[in-house]
Amino acid sequence: MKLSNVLSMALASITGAKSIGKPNEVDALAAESLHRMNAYYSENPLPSPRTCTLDNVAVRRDWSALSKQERRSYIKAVKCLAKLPAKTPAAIASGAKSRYDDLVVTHILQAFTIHGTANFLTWHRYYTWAFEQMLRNECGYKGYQPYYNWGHWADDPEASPFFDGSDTSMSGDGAYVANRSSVCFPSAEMCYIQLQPGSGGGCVTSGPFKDWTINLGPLAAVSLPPPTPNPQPNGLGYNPRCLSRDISLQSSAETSDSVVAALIKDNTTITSFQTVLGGEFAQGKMGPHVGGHNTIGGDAGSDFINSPADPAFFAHHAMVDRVYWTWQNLDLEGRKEAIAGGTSGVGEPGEAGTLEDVTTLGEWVGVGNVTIREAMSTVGGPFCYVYA
Ligand SMILES: [Cu+2]
Repeated sequence: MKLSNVLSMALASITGAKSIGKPNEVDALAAESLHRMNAYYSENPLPSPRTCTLDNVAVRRDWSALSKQERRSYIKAVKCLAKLPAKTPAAIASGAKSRYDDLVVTHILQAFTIHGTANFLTWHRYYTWAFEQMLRNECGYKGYQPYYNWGHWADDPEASPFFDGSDTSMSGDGAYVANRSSVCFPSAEMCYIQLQPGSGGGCVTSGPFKDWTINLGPLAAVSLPPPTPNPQPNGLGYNPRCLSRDISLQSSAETSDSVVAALIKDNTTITSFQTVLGGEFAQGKMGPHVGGHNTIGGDAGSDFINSPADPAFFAHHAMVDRVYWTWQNLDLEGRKEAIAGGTSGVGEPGEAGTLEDVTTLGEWVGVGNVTIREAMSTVGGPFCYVYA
């Protein structure tokens, strides 16, 4: 698709389409960033000019802007991945039962070196892309990865076509479980935020994923009631159970339009941008990334290690990527290869991350390795997409 068409679609989405709700500053920043990207690449070579040009670039769209037919085909492809056999050997993860689980295993195995690290944004960009590739190449999906546009629904996620529980949604809230206390976030030892119970807590009962099975984990769920422990301490054993959710307005408030617009506008270095996006827990701020996870809540949604087990993960992370993409494009010259942070997300930060560091999704997902440098641009390395 020509970039000029992409631009007009993006502009239409912020000025017209009533399915997306009222105009939103984050959408306006995304549209402005696309203008600047277009201007930049009219004067500079694209990173991968032989494979990705502004004429063949894919467009990732807001779930709310998809037709019901497009939503159905995405849902069908996600369910297809959960029916295909796993490639991960049982000796590595006996709980990996499907192709979908191959992705979950990779996230579990790398969890402590991909969060709070220099590679957080690019690793999750690559991971979400790999999922999109699997949908397209293994399950016949013809579209691209949609995103869940946080800010439009921050005061009522269940009003969104993404979480409304209809047969063209990603399923809604879990069944309501009464009499729950708040839980400490991020952990009992570091009780910086009291996370109040949301409006669910139990198994998802409506929509396409009401019979979805989570096979792996839990590992770091901060949800009540507590999920059944995994038979193996590493969380890779077989532990089939329902998809639970606990939609939380306390958490979705951290993804509001004003919070995310301020994140994009007020943070001019990659250090402050990724710190604010990732949350400043000791100051009582979950930040939009974790706020989005805890909006979903439940067994997987609240578990930073096992979170991809909830299929809402990828549209949430596409929004994380869209915000990162927006921030980069607003000043491509200064930000196209901006990197900061360490290589370990626990305790000491470890060595500083570099553009030459290798991003891998392990042996079984089935995509090659890329350097962080290659994953820095959505029109470079293996990628060829923009956001409308
Ligand atoms: Cu993650």
